[in-house]
Amino acid sequence: MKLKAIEKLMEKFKNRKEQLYKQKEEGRKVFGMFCAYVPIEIILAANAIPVGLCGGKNDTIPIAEEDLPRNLCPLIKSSYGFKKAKSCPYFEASDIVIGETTCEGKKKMFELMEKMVPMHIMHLPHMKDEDSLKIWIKEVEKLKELVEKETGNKITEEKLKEAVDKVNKLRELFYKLYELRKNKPAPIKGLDVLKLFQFAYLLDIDDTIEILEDLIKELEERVKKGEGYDGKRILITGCPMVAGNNKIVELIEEVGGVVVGEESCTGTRYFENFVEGYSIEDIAKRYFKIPCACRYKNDERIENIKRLVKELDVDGVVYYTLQYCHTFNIEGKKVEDALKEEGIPIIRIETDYSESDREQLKTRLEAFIEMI
Ligand code: BJ8
Repeated sequence: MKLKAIEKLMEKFKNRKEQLYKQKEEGRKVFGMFCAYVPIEIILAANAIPVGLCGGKNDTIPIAEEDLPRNLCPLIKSSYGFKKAKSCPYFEASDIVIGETTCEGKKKMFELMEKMVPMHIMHLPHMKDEDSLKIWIKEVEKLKELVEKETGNKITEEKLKEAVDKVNKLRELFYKLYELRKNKPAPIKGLDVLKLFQFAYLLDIDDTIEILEDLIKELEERVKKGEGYDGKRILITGCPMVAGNNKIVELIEEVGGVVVGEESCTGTRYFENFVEGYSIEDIAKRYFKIPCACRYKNDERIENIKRLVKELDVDGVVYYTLQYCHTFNIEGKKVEDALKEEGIPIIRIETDYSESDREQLKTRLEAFIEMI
């Protein structure tokens, strides 16, 4: 049961490197990004290209461990290794990389990375109060200045409006996709949706919009015909799964589960909440709401997980933490307690990018899925 839109996604991904370098040749600047907090509207409004960076593979970890501690999140090590080995086309195409003060590991890694590539670090305040929001608005203003300087293009009101509308359109399509996933059987596999989120960070936004539009039409057909995937309905929550890192979703779907939602930056944290207005402040406010575990008192995330469990009619939650990611790991206790209180089954998985624990994880996930 292949989806044509997913085949198109894979095709676009295959050609992305070539397309990106062509866009660069045409004079467009490329801004690499590490995080869902980077307001891509600002970059698009200057006719520049926002692109996610590699960091989902084990291969680049040994070279990173020459400089970084072994007991560090694999996402951080993998991305650093990609830059050091010059093996990520998106890194190599980037004129400048935008980092942010999210978790300790990334922040300190950026201090080493800035020797290899020009970087701009956005200060993301960890508190969620009004004073912190003011700081964040300033940071987004500073980004606008930087992008204008780097590209030589003025971000006019009109250009900003165009970019806001475009990214909101993308969000609207992801909301529609989530609506369709409420159906039983689930019209799409979690692994396909994961690839869609992973590649959405890498592809040209117009291509992602086109793929999503096609996909939604196809899924509407499937829903009409009652086609799809039965199985225990799973919500994944936790660390993002950067392209190349599909292990947990593959395992869940191998042992009889079907992933119907992701509370993740390769999931709802990528698209939830529209930018409501066309000012820098409106843009900053939307991004400030992203409930990443690096923020202090992040209770909105717990509420979101509970809401998604209900909306998507979830049978069980898989809490996914990358090894040594303290923020998501510690917040996992709060999430676990809150879900247990409501009688929602949850399993916590901590893993890295290696294959060594695949069998062990499979056994645990199989037992969880049988139990729920
Ligand atoms: S907004 S989740 S993309 S920071 S997994 S590197 S937190 S130690 S990736 Fe993230 Fe932005 Fe938050 Fe989303 Fe650190 Fe944890 Fe590693 Fe992480």
